[in-house]
Amino acid sequence: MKLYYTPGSSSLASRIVACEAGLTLEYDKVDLKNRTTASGRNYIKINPKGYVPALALDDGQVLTEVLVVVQFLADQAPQAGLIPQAGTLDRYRVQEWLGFIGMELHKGFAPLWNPLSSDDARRMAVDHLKRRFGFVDRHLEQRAYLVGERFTVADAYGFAILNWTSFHKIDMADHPHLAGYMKRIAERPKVRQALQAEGLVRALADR
Ligand SMILES: N[C@@H](CCC(=O)N[C@@H](CS)C(=O)NCC(=O)O)C(=O)O
Repeated sequence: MKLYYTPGSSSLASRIVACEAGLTLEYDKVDLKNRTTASGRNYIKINPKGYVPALALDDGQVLTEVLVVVQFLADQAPQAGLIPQAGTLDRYRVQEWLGFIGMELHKGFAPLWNPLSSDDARRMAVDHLKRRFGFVDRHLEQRAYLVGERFTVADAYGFAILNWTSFHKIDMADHPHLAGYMKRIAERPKVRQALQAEGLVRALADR
C-alpha cells in the first residue's frame, strides 16, 4: 500500500496509524500547489479530489477521506487495538469522534489556512475553534484518550489536527487538559517516529 501525504497535513493521522499498527507502507509526498508527487506523477490522476491523504491499495484501488483511511489501516492490524471491533458501541464512539474532528475541528481551521481570509474571519474561526476545544478539554478532564482506555484512530486524527494550534499560535492555556493530552500523545514512540518522518519534531519542540 502507498500513502500519498503532505508533511504536517491531515495525512499525518494516517501515517501515525500505520506506525502504531506496525504496517509497512510506501510513502509518496504530494506537492499540493502543483498537484504532483515526489515520484513525478500527476496527483489528480491518483486522487481527482486533489487533496491528501490518499491510500493506494495493492490491487490499484484508491481510498480517500481521513476518517476512512485511518479506519481501513487500523482494521489491517486488529492486534494493535487501534479501533474497537465493528458493531460495538465503542466503534461508533470512535466514528462519532472522527466525524467531530473532521467536520468541526479539521474544517474549522480552513479560514486560518486561507491567505485571503480577513483578520475578522480569522478571529471568528479561532473563537469558533476555541469553543470546540473547550468541549474536548472537558471531555479529557478525567480521561487519557478520546474513547475508552487506549489510544485509537480518533486520537491519531485529533492529534494531527490539534497540532496546527502551535503553527497558528493559538493559545491553549485555557485548555490545560487538551494541552496535556497533546503532550502525552506526542511522547508516544510511534507518534514521534511519524513526526520525525515528516520533519516535524523540531516544530513540536518549539511549541
Ligand atoms: N475531506 C478530506 C479533506 C482533506 C484535506 O483537507 N486535506 C488538505 C490537507 S490537510 C489538502 O490536501 N488540501 C489541499 C486541497 O484541498 O486542495 C479528508 O477528510 O480527507
